[in-house]
Amino acid sequence: YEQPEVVKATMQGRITEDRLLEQSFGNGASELFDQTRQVQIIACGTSYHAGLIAKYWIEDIAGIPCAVEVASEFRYRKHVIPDNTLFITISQSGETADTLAALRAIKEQVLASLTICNVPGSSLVRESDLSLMTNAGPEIGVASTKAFTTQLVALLMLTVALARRNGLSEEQEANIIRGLHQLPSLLLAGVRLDKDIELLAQDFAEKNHALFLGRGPLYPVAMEGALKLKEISYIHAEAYPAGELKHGPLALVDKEMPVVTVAPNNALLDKLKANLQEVKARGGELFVFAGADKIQQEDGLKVRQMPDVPEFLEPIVYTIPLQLLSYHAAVLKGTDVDQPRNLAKSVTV
Ligand code: F1P
Repeated sequence: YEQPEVVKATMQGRITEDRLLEQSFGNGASELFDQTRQVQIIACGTSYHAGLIAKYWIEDIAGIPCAVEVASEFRYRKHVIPDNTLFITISQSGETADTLAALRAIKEQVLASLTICNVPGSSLVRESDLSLMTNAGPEIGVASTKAFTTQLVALLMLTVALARRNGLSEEQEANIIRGLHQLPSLLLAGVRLDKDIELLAQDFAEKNHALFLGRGPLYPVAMEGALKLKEISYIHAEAYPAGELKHGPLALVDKEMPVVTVAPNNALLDKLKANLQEVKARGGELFVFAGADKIQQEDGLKVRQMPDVPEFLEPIVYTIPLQLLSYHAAVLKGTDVDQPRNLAKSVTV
């Protein structure tokens, strides 16, 4: 619920009305961004999902190749690191052992390291060349929520910095920055769906499984939705790119398998209508978070309309209803939302 406020704190003093202030990333950032030809992102859990979304932005908007990998794999294998690679770690705590080990293993081979982190003075911040603090404030719960959306804001700012060097005009930059200024009110509109989503959650709390679908940068949002549901309600959930449904997971769909889709745009919605028929034919229920008036409610289809959002902000805004869905499912099931069993806030071993 704090997210409209904390994303403001992430942007505070780092953007003007229409420009990014590059010095926010630390001394020497501009020179290092000038030299960057490739980005490698490393993170774990929710922070990894933020990295997957950033890949779409960095490649689409900045036109720079970007690789993303979980730190728990990256740290244990050999790497071919292209010249002039900017190495980015993302972490709420700044103490995640796998992420720290990945940074230490690769530090000498990269142009520079940059961490997007929520805890000032943490190990990742101290050991990285550059940092951008997310300023989300302490998270009470184990499962990252506001850390995730503020990481995305920071990563979008980084995308602007890189894109400036690769053809982003001042007008395009101003457009992105103005969009970021609208973000708190767009997130608030998402939070206002709370009561509505609480009702939807009743259909989830009694199920044992769920599928989440998304396309493009909304696919990692679906992954994050599935992770949140697993973490706090212990309902088994998997995410797939929407187009993959027919390549296997459709076999799982029946009336016991709700399918959640984040589908703000028309291109996906057209495909989705075909998916819907497939899900309906198998007695499954489809839950769709879509843009205003993009798709109508019908039998077997529960639609929740989201505010219209600039495309580059969709992953941030569409995260909110999925977090709320998991939250309410967990409350209905009676699990401990803040302290899920078997999980630690900071995985330091
Ligand atoms: C990574 C992470 C979190 C998750 C849980 C365990 O932490 O996987 O995303 O919610 O707290 O750790 P961090 O590196 O972002 O602190």
